[in-house]
Amino acid sequence: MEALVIQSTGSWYQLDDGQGGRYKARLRGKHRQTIEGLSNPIAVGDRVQFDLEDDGTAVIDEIGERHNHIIRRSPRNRHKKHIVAANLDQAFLLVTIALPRTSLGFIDRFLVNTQTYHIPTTLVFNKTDLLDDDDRRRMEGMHETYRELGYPIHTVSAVSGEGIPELAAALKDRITLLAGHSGVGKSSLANAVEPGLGLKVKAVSHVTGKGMHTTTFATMHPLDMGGWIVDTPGIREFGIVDLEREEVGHYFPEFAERLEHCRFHNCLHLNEPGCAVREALEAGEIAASRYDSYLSILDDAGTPDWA
Ligand SMILES: Nc1nc2c(ncn2[C@@H]2O[C@H](COP(=O)(O)OP(=O)(O)OP(=O)(O)O)[C@@H](O)[C@H]2O)c(=O)[nH]1
Ligand SMILES: [Mg+2]
Ligand SMILES: [Zn+2]
Repeated sequence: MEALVIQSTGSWYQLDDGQGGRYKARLRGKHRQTIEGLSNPIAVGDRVQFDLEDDGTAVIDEIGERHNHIIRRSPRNRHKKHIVAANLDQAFLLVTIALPRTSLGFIDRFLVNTQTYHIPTTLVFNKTDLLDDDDRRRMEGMHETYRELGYPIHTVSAVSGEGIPELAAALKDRITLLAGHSGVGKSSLANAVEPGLGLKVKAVSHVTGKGMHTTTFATMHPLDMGGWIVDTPGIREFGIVDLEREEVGHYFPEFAERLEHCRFHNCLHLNEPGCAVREALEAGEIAASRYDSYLSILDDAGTPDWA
């Protein structure tokens, strides 16, 4: 039988067979070691084949081919990779200006990651009800940077309801990953779009300004209007894997379009003469924050696991 993995805890899985059947499943032993370097062989969004045992438990036999996935460095072991979700139509990165604050570096790392699998990504600025004039100016500056790069932007508030109908329209009939730091309001926005979900939410700490890691497992939820949202646990950092230094620039669209004008085809846009990216940076055509993010990712990329 075939099913969709709608929750993964690492040791067991929740399956949905598309006809109203839900099964708690485990993975047949042979698969546990087969995938080298992965902390989880199966993720939400995977299509699997399963058998029902005599005692009624489901056992996953085969994992269907993935047409894409979002992968990051395992938070527990930097030598391992963790699949956040598979087979997505799009990703929504939730950004908050405050409580908690989302850094530009974090946004750029996420965008590089989704860009490598051509997963269309939208930036969703949440908690707009909390913004003062300074915050709004900062947010508008960010909008300008990312809109110019072609990323769609939504401005929403799960509390006031601002932008929720537009957000819902963008979710209809698609499989969408909701990602972002803990406390940005991923579960709150899912509830705002689909009130029946009743997902658990928890206030951000007054002491640290950070979220409480309320959602613990990535879970797919069906939407009444059609489509699925994948609510995920908050992530602190987005460690990038499987990227060579020469490749990083390909996933910054404003660098990629200039690369052919660099004197050297393998230009890393550092101190090479005749670098079109540096020229654009100096001319103010590339945002300094994007170049900083590039340098920081370059620092991480291509580092062998034993280093
Ligand atoms: N003022 C305001 N508060 C919000 C908004 N959206 C969410 N919150 C609050 O922010 C806190 C965190 O929301 P959650 O939905 O639990 O955040 P999350 O991103 O799911 O967090 P994790 O599950 O820990 O990753 C809760 O107290 C929410 O009520 C918003 O638009 N405005
Ligand atoms: Mg949550
Ligand atoms: Zn260059």
